[in-house]
Amino acid sequence: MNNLSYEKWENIGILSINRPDKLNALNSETLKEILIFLTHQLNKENIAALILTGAGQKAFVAGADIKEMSESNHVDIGNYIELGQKVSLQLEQANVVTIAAVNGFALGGGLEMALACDFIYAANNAVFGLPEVSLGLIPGFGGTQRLARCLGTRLAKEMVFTGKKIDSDTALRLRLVNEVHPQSQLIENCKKTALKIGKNGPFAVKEAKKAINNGIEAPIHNALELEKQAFQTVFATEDRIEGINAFLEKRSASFSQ
Ligand code: CO8
Repeated sequence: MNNLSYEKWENIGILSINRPDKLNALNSETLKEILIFLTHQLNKENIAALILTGAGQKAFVAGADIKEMSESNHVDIGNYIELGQKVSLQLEQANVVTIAAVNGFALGGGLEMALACDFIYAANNAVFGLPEVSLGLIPGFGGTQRLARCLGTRLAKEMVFTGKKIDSDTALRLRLVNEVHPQSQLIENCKKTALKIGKNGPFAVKEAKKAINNGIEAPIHNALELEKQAFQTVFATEDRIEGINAFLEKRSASFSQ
């Protein structure tokens, strides 16, 4: 992996996009490496959560690689968008919880990748925006869809049509991010939350993620049916027996991994 670095801490994975001299901009090589990691390595890691962040102090990801785009033809750009969309779908549907630790600029494709994670923790120096229209482009890694689902269409349209950048406090107020921390404490706080998630029934967390992801787009009756099926599935597990017994016996649960 030329453009990524990965480390495992306890039962948590930390994947960093590692092109700090280019503010971690996403060229095709980087996107391919992320896709390979998510498709072939992630499930072998036996982790409860994956923290996604950017190397250096300045950027999470400053977007698609504009220089590479400038050299692309119609076919290249189609392949590139497909790659970016596959990465964001893999993140969204990952079998583990994904937390974007936004430690600086999250612009264009960078914000779009963060939006595909389950939630976002930001550093106080973080800057968010979808500035694609200022380049005569539009968001292409799911930004028009996920930002609208996250903020509602009015706020998303304003951000996309103006291309304006917002700071971490504004992002918190708009509920684009869950929490804001000093940059030096960002990863620590992501780890704390990830550890907390890791102490819960792993299968239950996965099923809860699927129920939210799949149900949110469905009519309420279908969504409730999905929830019922997921509930029955988790009810049939050893983890459920252990979790409930642990509560009744006033001890911590010891779940399967
Ligand atoms: N692509 C390529 N290189 C970049 C990018 C980028 N997105 N962002 C920064 N860099 C490079 C700079 O060129 C510079 O390199 P060098 O030192 O070789 O000149 C280095 O990173 C440092 O950047 P700056 O000197 O510009 O740093 P500043 O602190 O002055 O500015 C900014 C920081 C404000 C973040 C500025 O770099 C900037 O505006 N970057 C571009 C942000 C942007 O517009 N992102 C959106 C890109 S489009 C996109 O993401 C679309 C995705 C989906 C569609 C896909 C369709 C193909």
